[in-house]
Amino acid sequence: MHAWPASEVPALPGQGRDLRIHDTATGGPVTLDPGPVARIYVCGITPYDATHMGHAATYNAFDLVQRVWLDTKRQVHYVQNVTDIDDPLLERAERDDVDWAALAERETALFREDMTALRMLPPRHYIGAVEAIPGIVPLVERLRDLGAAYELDGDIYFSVDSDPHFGEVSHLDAAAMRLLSAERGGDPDRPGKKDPVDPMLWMAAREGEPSWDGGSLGRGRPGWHIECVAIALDHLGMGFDVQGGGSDLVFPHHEMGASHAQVLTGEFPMAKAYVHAGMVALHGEKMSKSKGNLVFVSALRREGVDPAAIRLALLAHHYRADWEWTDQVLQDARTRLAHWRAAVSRPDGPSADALVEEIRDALAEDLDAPAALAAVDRWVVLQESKGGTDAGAPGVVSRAVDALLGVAL
Ligand code: 5CA
Ligand code: ZN
Repeated sequence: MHAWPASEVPALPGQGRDLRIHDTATGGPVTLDPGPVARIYVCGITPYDATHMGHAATYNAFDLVQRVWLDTKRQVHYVQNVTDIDDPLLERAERDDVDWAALAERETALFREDMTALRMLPPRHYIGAVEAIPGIVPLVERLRDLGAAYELDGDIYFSVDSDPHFGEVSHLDAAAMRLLSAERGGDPDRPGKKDPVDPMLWMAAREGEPSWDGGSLGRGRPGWHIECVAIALDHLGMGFDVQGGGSDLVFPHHEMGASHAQVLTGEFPMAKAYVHAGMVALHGEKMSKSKGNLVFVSALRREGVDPAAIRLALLAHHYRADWEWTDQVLQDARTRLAHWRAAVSRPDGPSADALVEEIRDALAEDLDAPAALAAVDRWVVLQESKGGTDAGAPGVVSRAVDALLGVAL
């Protein structure tokens, strides 16, 4: 699948810091030390509806990870998937009486436009579940050959007991796992499973549903977790730097994915850091396609809202916080954007050298975007109140805000 065009990332004087980031698996900060090419996998959308502010906030967090790495003069190998076949997509297509593939294509196209408008850096590999099927089938076959998978009425399940490290991403107890499994696409109550939370690797073809050739598995379609594992292993290999997504993916998705990969390769762990963004709510509840309490990026753009203001609204919240989208959040971001734009269009100002370092420090310390915004605010206020004589400073600020925060002033 093609991704979306990259906006330019201006080079800044000096050098950025190594990223210290909160790792869900260890429960604490880790300082990542990627090689010359940092490797990151971020879970992509299930394209049955438009990009909402929750999605945008999560992709914003991982865009910052990339920008910090680029500022350390590393290259970034970024991979993202599109879950373009799964139950929610088929359910929505049926509800709206549209073709599931056309729905997926339309919403993926809109996602690309939203990501472009928000200046999110594109993945190097943007891979759909459907196009990944030829790579998924041999992995499921291998898990079966290893004794880590079993069949139930034609469907193939992964046995969580086969991974000695199972549970080391989420650290949840069995009851919590069972509850979340039921909420998030699992089937803990299906009779005949070895463990209630065992996830499906391959679903045998169902009447009236799309299916693909699965070799010795028979016709069917892939499970959700093995999809991301196949794509990550194919394009990044084991031991990549960051596995990312929203906190609703900690369990079962990232726990199961880690287990699949560890059993398949005999290596541990799949990712050096499991990084999770907080949930964005609307009217007190997590914004979600299934609940329908959504603010869409594309709807705001249609209303004429500047994407730079949307991005500043996201950046005003720490990526790990759960927060609420309100009109005021957007209004504050628009006000801030107007101040910043006015400031960088003035012919001079106070020196911005220290500001660049402050933004770098803030982001390197667990992506503290609100602290970075506060540092820019201070420079703007100083310029407004006292002026300055450094003719290069407004340009430095503009380039730093673009390169490190993805906001074009
Ligand atoms: N296709 C799978 C991942 S492989 C999936 O979860 N798709 S999704 O469309 O439901 O979500 C895409 C990304 O947005 C995921 O990382 C998810 O954790 C994140 N996300 C979904 N809702 C919210 C929300 N309300 N706030 C923050 N992030 C969210
Ligand atoms: Zn995923």
